Amino acid sequence: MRLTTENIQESNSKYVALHQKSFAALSSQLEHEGISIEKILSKIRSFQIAVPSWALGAGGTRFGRFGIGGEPRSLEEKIEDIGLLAKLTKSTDAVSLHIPWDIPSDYAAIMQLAKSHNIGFDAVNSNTFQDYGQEKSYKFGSLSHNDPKVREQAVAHNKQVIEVGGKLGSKGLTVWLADGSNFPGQQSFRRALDNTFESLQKIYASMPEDWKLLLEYKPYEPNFYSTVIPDWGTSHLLCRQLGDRAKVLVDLGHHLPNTNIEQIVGILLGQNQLAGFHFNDSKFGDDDLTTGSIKPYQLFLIFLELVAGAEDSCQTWESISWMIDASHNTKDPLEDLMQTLEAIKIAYAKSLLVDRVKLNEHQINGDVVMAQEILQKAFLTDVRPLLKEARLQSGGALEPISIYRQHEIRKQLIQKRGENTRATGL
Ligand code: LRH
Ligand code: MN
Repeated sequence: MRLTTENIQESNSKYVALHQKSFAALSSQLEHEGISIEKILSKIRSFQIAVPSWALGAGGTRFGRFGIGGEPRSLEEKIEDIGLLAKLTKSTDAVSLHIPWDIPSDYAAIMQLAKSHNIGFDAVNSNTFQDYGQEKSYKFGSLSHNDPKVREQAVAHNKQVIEVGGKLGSKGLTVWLADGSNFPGQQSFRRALDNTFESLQKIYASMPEDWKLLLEYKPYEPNFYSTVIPDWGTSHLLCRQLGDRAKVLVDLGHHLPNTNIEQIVGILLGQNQLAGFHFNDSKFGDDDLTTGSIKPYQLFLIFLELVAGAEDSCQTWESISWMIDASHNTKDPLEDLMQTLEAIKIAYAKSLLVDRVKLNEHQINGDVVMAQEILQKAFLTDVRPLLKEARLQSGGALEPISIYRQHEIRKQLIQKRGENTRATGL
């Protein structure tokens, strides 16, 4: 699947004139408002988001799955696909692995290949929500299970995941538990939570000193009556008791309808308890749709909390893990991920345009209208010329999806890998 830097430059030459016009117009408008273009461009250039290893093939639902063809057949091919995304978008520099779906067969070779694509390894994900040949089933839970043998097995699995990640240079373990119940009376809420805490303590104690535990919450699915860690509060409660290297992972799709997620982010930042994100979007449940495709204003408000939290020294930008978690049921996974990376950076760039000094004044003075005007002005600014300029300066493509289609990359992948290949993952 060949796409050279020359191909990208040749493609950019078609769009550069139009880009320079719109970039010049936006730059003079923003400089007129006293905003430093260079500062924003450097922040946009350096902002990198990790791609999930389980989202490079077509996802599915219980009602079916429609393959896309040319899906990666191995971790090596997944890293090649992420390498292509990095080359085009200059917005991703890491992969987040899911174990056992992506256990490397040759660590040195995988590290070498990843390095050649400027790809590192972000947090590794454990999996105690499926049976994949282990001795004890996770049908009725894992870290919370009533049977100490099952809990032990689940703890051992997490220790193995830390080992895998350690060999690859990862510094974080993401734990998401499907543990819960489908019916009233099926589970003791307090016993399940106590078992989970006891198990997490063993996992936390086995983490290297420079690692963090990212504890992901989810209100429902696959259990539909209760989930042991259903919300940010329960995750926060456990993290507080585990230690300061345990923090809360916010998957945008893991909230009940109309939950104010930006407020949760603000609260966690204020407590230095935000581990990171699983970016996606949703209309109803954990739909894992393209980030920013349903609720772009919410994503902007979340980044406003993040920028404010960083500027107010609640947490450093580097202490937060920026990761995508999506499932592609009807889109080409690579095109979906290019749209996702763009949407995340658009929300970030818009949030950097907010005059937080003026906003603070209006908040203090109770000027509700002007406070909203400040946000709307930034949100309604088309920042895409800034993203394009940042990509251009980093040697990326002005129009990533256009060049991907122009070079028929998916067709090339199908020719090389086959029509019916299926990537490991959901
Ligand atoms: C659970 C989840 C979790 C992953 C899985 C792939 O819904 O968000 O982060 O382990 O998706
Ligand atoms: Mn997730």
